[in-house]
Amino acid sequence: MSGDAVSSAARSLLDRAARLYAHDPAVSAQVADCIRRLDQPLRIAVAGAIKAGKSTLLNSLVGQAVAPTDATECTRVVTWYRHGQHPTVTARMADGSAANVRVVRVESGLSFDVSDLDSDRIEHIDVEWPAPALAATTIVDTPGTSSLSHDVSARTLAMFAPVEGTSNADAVVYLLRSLSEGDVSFLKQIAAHIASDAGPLGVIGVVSRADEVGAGRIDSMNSAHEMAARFAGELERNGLCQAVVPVAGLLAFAAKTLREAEFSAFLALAAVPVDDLTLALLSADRFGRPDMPLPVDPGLRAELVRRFGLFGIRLAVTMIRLGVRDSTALAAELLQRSGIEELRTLIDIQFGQRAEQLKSHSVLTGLARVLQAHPVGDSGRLLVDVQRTLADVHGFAELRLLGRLRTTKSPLPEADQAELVRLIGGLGVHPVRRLGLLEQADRGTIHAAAVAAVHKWRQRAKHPLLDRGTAKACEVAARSAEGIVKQLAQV
Ligand SMILES: Nc1nc2c(ncn2[C@@H]2O[C@H](COP(=O)(O)OP(=O)(O)OP(=O)(O)O)[C@@H](O)[C@H]2O)c(=O)[nH]1
Ligand SMILES: [Mg+2]
Repeated sequence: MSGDAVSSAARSLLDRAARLYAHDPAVSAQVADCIRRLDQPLRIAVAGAIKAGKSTLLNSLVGQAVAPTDATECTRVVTWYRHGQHPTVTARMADGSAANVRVVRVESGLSFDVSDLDSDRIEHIDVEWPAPALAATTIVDTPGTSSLSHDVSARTLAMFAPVEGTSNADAVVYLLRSLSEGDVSFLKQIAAHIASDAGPLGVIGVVSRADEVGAGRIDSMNSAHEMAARFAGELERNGLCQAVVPVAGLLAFAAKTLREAEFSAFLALAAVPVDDLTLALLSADRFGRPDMPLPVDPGLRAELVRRFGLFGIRLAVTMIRLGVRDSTALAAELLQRSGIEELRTLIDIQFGQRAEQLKSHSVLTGLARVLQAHPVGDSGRLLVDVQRTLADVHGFAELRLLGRLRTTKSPLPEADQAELVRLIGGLGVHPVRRLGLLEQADRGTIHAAAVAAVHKWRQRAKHPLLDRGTAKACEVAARSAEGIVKQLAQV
């Protein structure tokens, strides 16, 4: 079933539920919530330890400084960023009331003034902003998972793993600066909720503030790539993340909003003798000192450090020395090297291409819970139909299996396990991704590989020594390969 067919099946089940509970305002409201969620953009949460660079990364994904950032603990309340015609910020209080929040402009962008509200009573903050990037995806900023205050990090966990109902997020981007025990334990808690059908269905890891990994040296991003590969090895093997990439969020944001005055400053710096500039860039303090003989005034130098970091400045100057001649080209080079484009592609492959299925799965599991909690007249029959849809849609079976593979150890050899994850769409749903072929593979090659995969996984599924769960997993993989064969026959 295609994504569209799945959401229309979900919609008709929800309509039946709406009719069934028309007499009960409280349950009707829950059903209406599910229906709305189907029409809303996919929800992606940004999570990680405090000061991992979450809000900065969110801003670079949105392309505007909407989320407040700071060098001290900053995000203390879960904050939703949705698309809206006019900027509005609302605090949703624990008692169900709402209050308008004043937006104030600060040096680093925006800040929300909640000083006249009791911040402990704020359940979450809703930001509506006219940013095009938010039209397809709602992004949720969360307090650090190892916040200095236990209550604050508990808010993040409650958001992913509510005591009742389904997770508020469909997918997670998890930021790591090192692979700490705290990170692993938080990722395990998310995985446990995925396995019980109540958690977000996808997790991408990001080695954040990647420019700092190699102490801001020009090869920092290479070091960050190596680090990401090491983390990926551990986290993907344990199934805790689907992929791990390095991103320098600060640089990505500055590149996206590069100003002409900054470009001129980089041009001027590129004309300074290499050794002199290298010395001046030894530290941020040194670079900003008024007595440094540099052709850029100290105020602008300090601004360059704040927006680009030392690594960003070194990189920009190097690119100009290598021949980049205008600000548009420089912005593109910096963006590409920041890693943000790679993350964006990954988000699209992992989450965007499955958005309808991810959302339908979230709302149908939610609806099943409502029906179980409130039995009336025909609700038993509807529950059977909801459960049948959840069981029959192959895309759901794939998603559940991906979740399960993240938490249980499989008896399959490692190479087979990796192939299975790929085949069921763990690295993207396009046939070439599923079959591990080159992007430009022709139809014949795809067909032959898909047919071979059907045979291989059917055989595996029949192996007499396999436990039931693994045999089922092999069958799901065979059906995924069959799906590709069918898809090829249709076009
Ligand atoms: N060099 C560098 N600094 C960064 C990067 N991302 C964020 N920072 C800096 O790190 C500090 C924290 O950034 P935030 O985006 O507020 O981090 P956060 O994870 O949202 O922090 P909390 O909400 O307080 O947990 C700020 O001073 C940022 O300027 C990056 O990619 N590179
Ligand atoms: Mg933050």
